[in-house]
Amino acid sequence: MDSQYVEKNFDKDLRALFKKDVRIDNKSLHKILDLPVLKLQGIDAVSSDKLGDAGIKTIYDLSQTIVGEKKIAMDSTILKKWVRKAKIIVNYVQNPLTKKKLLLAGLDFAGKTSLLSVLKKDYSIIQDLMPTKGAQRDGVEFFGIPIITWDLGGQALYRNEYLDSSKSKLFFSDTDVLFYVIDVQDDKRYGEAVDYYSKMLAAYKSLGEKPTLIVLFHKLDPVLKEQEAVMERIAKLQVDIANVSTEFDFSPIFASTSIYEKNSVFVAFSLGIRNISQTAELVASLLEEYCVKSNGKAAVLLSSEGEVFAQTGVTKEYIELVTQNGLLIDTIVKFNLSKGFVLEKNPVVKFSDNEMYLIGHHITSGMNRTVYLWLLLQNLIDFTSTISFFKNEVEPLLSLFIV
Ligand SMILES: Nc1nc2c(ncn2[C@@H]2O[C@H](COP(=O)(O)OP(=O)(O)OP(=O)(O)O)[C@@H](O)[C@H]2O)c(=O)[nH]1
Ligand SMILES: [Mg+2]
Repeated sequence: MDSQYVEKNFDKDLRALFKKDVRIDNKSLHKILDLPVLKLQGIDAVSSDKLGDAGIKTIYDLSQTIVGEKKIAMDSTILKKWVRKAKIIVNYVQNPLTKKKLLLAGLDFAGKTSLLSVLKKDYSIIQDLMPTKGAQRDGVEFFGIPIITWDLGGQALYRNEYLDSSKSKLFFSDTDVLFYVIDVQDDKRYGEAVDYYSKMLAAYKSLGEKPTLIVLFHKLDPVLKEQEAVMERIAKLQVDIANVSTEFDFSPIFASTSIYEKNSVFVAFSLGIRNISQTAELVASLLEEYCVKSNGKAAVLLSSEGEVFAQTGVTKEYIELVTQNGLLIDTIVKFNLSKGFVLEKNPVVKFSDNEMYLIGHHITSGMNRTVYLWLLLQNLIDFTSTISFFKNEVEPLLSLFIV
């Protein structure tokens, strides 16, 4: 694809992970992989010698280390932490930050352009949207990742064009993430929607491509969620979609959205972007480690832009609770911004009924947007005792992820 490389910057992105005396020219960023481990923040001479004895001399060596494989006279938790940092650095240096291609497809009137407008916060235009003519490309930034969105107008005329075997490459090749949008309110067209879906998967298969696939049950407006008949219909539709997917060797992620519930749109897009982001998995594993350490029920990392960087928790319900409330609090704050209200650094909400707290933590390091960690837990003391782990281990890595 016409991917443009985005410039990387050592001082902005990696600074926090290294000792102060390390100076790196952005053009020779790859050289940091050959730096001795001693240059990494937190590694002292004694530890560096111990690592050296085991043949681990450079940052790159460290990134390749499998903890427990070699005998190293060192606490394995600490070693794991360093290996993880080295891995993130290597990942960052070796993988070019390219623009990602996000494709939105589905029948006409499914709501694709409306979804994009929510994502771009162009609420004013939603009311007067016209059917999209052909493929409309646009740029958007999400998770600090530059993204080119391809909004494929869904009228039959255009669908036939995309699916035409001589042209499909033009539209579908190099897709990083595909959102297939289905209007759940229009059950008369479910069959047609499944048919187009299967033709698209066939086209991808013949191109030898396998993008991350998210199927959106869209226009599931809040009132509809309470209607059993509707939910049953959607469940059946999901089975049909799953069957077609298996046939073509795809395993989609399902999500439901409504433009009347903006957060559902952000949660769904975050799901897709997390799947194509190289460091997302590492951030998720860190958040999980932190949540377990704090005896948390669930934890989430949210930005004021509505991005859901990572979620973890003991049950799906707790994860939803922490995510929805975090996003809601953010909405309340935005609503009151003009009156001079700002959110404090560690806001706390107490749920008296089940003796739980929702506590936020404002993350500052090197990011150009406000990011909060939200943690749901029973004892606030657990938050206090683990926050330094979060500040030292998680925050510096986050600034790599959220450019
Ligand atoms: N009730 C409801 N209506 C929606 C929702 N999202 C979009 N719509 C409406 O659905 C209609 C079609 O939306 P579009 O975004 O233009 O649909 P599209 O998929 O881009 O259509 P094409 O460009 O023709 O492919 C508009 O009238 C929207 O207001 C939703 O979540 N709930
Ligand atoms: Mg459209």
